[in-house]
Amino acid sequence: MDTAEIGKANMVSKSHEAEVSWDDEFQQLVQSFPKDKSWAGNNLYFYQGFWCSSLVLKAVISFQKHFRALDSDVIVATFPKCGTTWLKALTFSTLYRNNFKKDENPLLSFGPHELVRVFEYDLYLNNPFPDLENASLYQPRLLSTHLPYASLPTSIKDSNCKIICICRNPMDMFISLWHFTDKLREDKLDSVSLDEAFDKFCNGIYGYGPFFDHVLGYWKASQENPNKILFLKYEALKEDINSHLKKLATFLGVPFTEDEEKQGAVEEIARICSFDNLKELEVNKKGFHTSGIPHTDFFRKAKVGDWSNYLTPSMVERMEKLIQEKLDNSGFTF
Ligand code: PAP
Repeated sequence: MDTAEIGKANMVSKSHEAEVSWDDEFQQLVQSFPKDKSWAGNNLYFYQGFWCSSLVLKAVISFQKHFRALDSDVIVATFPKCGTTWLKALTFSTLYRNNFKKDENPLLSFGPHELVRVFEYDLYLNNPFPDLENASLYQPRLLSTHLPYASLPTSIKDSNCKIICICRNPMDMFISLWHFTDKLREDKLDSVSLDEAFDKFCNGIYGYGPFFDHVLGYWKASQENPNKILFLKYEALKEDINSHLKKLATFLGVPFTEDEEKQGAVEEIARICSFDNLKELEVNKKGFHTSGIPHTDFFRKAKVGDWSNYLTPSMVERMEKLIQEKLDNSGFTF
């Protein structure tokens, strides 16, 4: 097994090890939660209205119990495979742009997931009281989560910290997740067909699902509190990254100055964070995510509409019906 394979195998086996390590009190607590299996093979528990992987369930509860947000915190909150890696790179580069010279952006040496650490998969994974002072390279703290809005720690909702989220067409999101989990599955688990995975997807049974509840939770919160929550769409960023970067900078309280704009600072951030650039960096070709997954697995095609290469007409019809049903009267569209 090479190191990449060991990383993937660890990720899957850790999920099972997590349950074995639970003490009696925690075992007792989770007994009341509905349980299912993700198509990647790990156990999921239905907790507070979403399916939570056994790998992070304990960490999620620690995060909810113990995290105290600061008004200055910035939190990237996403549904998996909706553009987390990109949004982390963009937010990091925009927020901290005065902390380093243009050609010394830490993204050149570290993966976006190393620079913007995730509460439940990383910081709280094995420690209910992680060192949050040093969790971010610069101040203010920039951290991330996949938790739905309703399950965020109260202090995040009650403080003046800022939240940035991104969503993506669910069909592209599903195909992205399918490929991602397919790579994990190769080493350890029985194969699950695209059909079976799609069925689970439509029923909301995968980590952090159901997708629509997650998206609508953040979208509604952003409508109620636009100064606190910035809601972005992957496809819109693809179409016009520069205007979204300006919007992001203004939202973060660090708008681009006229001089910066003249000197091309916006275009430079867009370039450095672009898929083509990040994917080719040595660090992203060789390094590993804290979960043991190779950075390369976070860079696939980055195309809008790639679902059309995989989904059958009947799958598309089912998904379109689901979208209509779930978003009906919400005011939200993809
Ligand atoms: P995560 O939530 O597990 O961290 P996330 O970054 O949201 O994953 O999803 C990866 C997707 O974003 C991949 O999409 P694809 O499977 O359709 O190709 C990946 O290619 C895409 N992606 C990664 N980096 C970028 C980027 N810089 N710009 C645009 N898309 C990107």
